[in-house]
Amino acid sequence: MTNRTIVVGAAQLGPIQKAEPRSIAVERMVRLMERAHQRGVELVVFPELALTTFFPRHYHADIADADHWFETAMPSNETAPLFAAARKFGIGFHVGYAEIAEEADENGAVRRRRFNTSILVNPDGDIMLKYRKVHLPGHAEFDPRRTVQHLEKRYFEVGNLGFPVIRAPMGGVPGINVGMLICNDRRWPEAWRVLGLQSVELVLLGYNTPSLNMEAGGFEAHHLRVFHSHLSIQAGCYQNACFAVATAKAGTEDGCELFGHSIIVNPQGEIIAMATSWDDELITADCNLDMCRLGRTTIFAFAKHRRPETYSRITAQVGAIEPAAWSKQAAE
Ligand code: CDT
Repeated sequence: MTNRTIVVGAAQLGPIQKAEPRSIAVERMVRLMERAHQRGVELVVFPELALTTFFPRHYHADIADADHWFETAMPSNETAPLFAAARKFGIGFHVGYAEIAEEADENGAVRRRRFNTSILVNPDGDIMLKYRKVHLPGHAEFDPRRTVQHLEKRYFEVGNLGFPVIRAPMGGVPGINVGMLICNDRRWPEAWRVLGLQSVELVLLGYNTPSLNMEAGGFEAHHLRVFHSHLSIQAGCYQNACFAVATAKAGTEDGCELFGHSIIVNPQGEIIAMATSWDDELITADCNLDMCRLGRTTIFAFAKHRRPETYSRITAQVGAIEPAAWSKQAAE
């Protein structure tokens, strides 16, 4: 192990049912932190929206009726045991949760705002980094064609913190460039590249991904759902020369399946640990951060090889447009 090696853990959670209080989830998480500590883990990564069932599948006509799924403070009485466990076991953690913030909007008006958020906490219990999910999948209104709703666009605003990266002391390593994504963000190469452009070395991300594609009329084989998740994370790591810890909330919640298959990936894009259950499960890996150097000094040496002057479409345009049709006359 070099002095730039950190032992990380993906603490996958099994299902949390609609009626289950946060205290049950937190107890399970503390048990996983204890196991992580016993296995020498220095940073443990919990899933997206880890404290409750994946509530965006439940429709509330009045959004305020969904407020009980959100945290107004972090830590709170209910989440304090996580911070206490971090201190007791000398372990950092990452957790995703639904956040309510009383915050000024773009017009300067202070109002109640809702975000799908994750934080990085050090073993002293300090919140070192906060991220709010940018790519919100699903829909904002009840969709009668769907058997299961996915109402992230109803309950959350688009994150307003960008894609921050911080150089954080963690474990025995004095400074690791850490960034975060949340679930659907992992499918967007733009998000990974914004992290890569800040020399990210370790990306932490949690997810809740239905094992069935619920879009009306769509069919996608189960194994492809997992393949696309892994493909996105492995490509993100390879193309940005970083590690990632990607942790699922898995299993059957209120009759709806979420797949597991949590993974830890190295800068070559290789899976170096993978969960095999759809339940509470800890997987761990030694991450030698010096492995990030090869990619970023050779094929992905951004300063040498990127051509941003040709990428303006990436930020100027949202949806795809059709190209001009080829014609013999125009080609001549
Ligand atoms: N939580 C989350 O972002 N899940 C999405 C499912 C998309 S299906 C509407 C994902 O990309 O995994």
